[in-house]
Amino acid sequence: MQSQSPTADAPDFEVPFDDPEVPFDDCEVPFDDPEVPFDVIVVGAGFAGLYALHRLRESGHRVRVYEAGDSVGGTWYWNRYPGARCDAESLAYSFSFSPELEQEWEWTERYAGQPEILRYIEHVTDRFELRQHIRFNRKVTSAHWDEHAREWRLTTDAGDTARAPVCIMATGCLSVPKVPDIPGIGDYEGPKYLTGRWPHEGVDFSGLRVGIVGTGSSAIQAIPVIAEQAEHLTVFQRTPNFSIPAHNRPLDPDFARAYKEHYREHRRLYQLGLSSGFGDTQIQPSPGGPAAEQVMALDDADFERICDDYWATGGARFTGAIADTLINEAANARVSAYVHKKIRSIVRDPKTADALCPHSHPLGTKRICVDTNYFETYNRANVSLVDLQETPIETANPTGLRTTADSYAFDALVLATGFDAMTGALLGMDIRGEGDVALADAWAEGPRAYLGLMVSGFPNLFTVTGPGSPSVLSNMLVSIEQHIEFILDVMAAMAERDATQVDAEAEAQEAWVAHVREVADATLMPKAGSWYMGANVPGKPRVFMPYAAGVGVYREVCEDVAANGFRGFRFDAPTPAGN
Ligand code: NA7
Repeated sequence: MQSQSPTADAPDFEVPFDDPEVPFDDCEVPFDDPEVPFDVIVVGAGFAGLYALHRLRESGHRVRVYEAGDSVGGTWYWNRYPGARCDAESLAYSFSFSPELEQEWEWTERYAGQPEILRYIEHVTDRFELRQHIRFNRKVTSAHWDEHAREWRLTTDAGDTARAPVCIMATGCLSVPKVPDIPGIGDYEGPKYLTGRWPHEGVDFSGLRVGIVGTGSSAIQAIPVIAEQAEHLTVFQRTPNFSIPAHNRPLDPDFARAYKEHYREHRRLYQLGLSSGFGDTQIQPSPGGPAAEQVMALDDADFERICDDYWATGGARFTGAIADTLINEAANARVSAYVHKKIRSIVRDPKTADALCPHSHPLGTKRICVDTNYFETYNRANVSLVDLQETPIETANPTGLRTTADSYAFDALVLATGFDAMTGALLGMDIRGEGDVALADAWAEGPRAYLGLMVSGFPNLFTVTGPGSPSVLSNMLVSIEQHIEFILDVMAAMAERDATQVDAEAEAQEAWVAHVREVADATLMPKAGSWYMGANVPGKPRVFMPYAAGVGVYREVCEDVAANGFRGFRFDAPTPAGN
């Protein structure tokens, strides 16, 4: 077991780290010596931070990773709530950089659960010997750009300081859980569990009266599992969500073997955006034909047949069943009505079924949920739904929650109330760029970044899957790999140019921000009060954050930028002495 003490694995002797006779791995730098810079500091040891670390080490960089948790995994480390599962298929939601890794790892289910994904991440960490470069239990509190030294200086809540010319923020898009602003929530005296910070030892709800607030993805996964244990489960729903059955099942070993024989082709299709990154592993060819059809071209029978095929296949790809679902209100209304019909066919109590049908946003404009027995769970005698649109929560109290209509007492309360998405982790640190400008000020009107990768005025600071990149609209693994590889290319371009500084040009950034907005505005996406828009956090600027044109288009843009001398990036040579 790796020690987490800041000094326990410091070497007994120091090796000059540019001694060509000494293999790189032996060149341990005393990591708590603020006088010794790293080449790169990476913040976060989830999928993004680990891949950055692996690639940077491969290319000979000295890297330090800081991680707030006591092990690797990021989102999959924290989100251990019952039923936590990825909504992209396991064969698609995994690294593609190592053919050996992808061949040797055996996924057991169509959609992997959190424990299996975490085992995979731990395996990758050990297989590629990444752990010794990570300092755990360290939350980065500040990152300041030193203009004269041209390096980032970071501090952690454990008192570490470190510096490096380059800093990569691999801090995740859904890593800052949101405690709901329910009056009196602190007065509740029973145990309270936040889905995004679930206890490692698990929670036994057997025989308990449980309340759960929220009906987003996390709740939709947790509710059926908690309902099986609890004496009674009361669900407090403010906004119903669209959810599609996962039809999760054990992965057929023969199918997995056949799929793995063509792994490279499958990966390439995801990267080019030619097949859904959420996984089309179970369907060849896709239902409805390779190119989905526009809704108005379909008569009722064809429309039903296509939707039935996608519903029976399951998963987030349902949004793509009809080509214009996300751009045409009439198409969306027709697909939404299909889902409403499905909900009503599953949920026996008509009033509950009505309350579960989403009407306040077009389908797909909030993250579509993928479930196992979610709607079926409301047929259980021990589950009840409180529709907060009819009877809002007034207050929490020592025993539970009080709505405008009733009081509810619980033995345990689960808060599945979401995240300060995409910008929360970045703005949670005191990040200061050129002229000591705070990122919080630069983003006061909403996030602005070039390609979702760099923020003008914050040289040598990279964000992974940041605002303005496909990010949460894509399979994160596909986007993470592309981003890290692009960042390495930018760093290689710096080296070629003898530059010590790279920054996004302000004009290029503004043009990209405008383009991201234009693409979003051509869809129905901004019509929902979603966390994509920052709408779930009071006071957060309403800006549609991810890039909605898809990973294929985005990759082409990045390749074109690189082919044109990294258009939009400004490389600076060292300032002459005395300046
Ligand atoms: P989400 O999707 O943001 O869901 C949060 C839920 O909590 C949602 O139903 C909210 O209702 C509800 N909520 C939040 N605050 C309150 C208060 N104060 N009162 C009542 N209900 C509240 O987060 P998840 O963790 O489920 O999923 C996030 C992503 O993780 C998911 O999309 C996947 O990508 C993985 P609202 O809709 O705001 O009315």
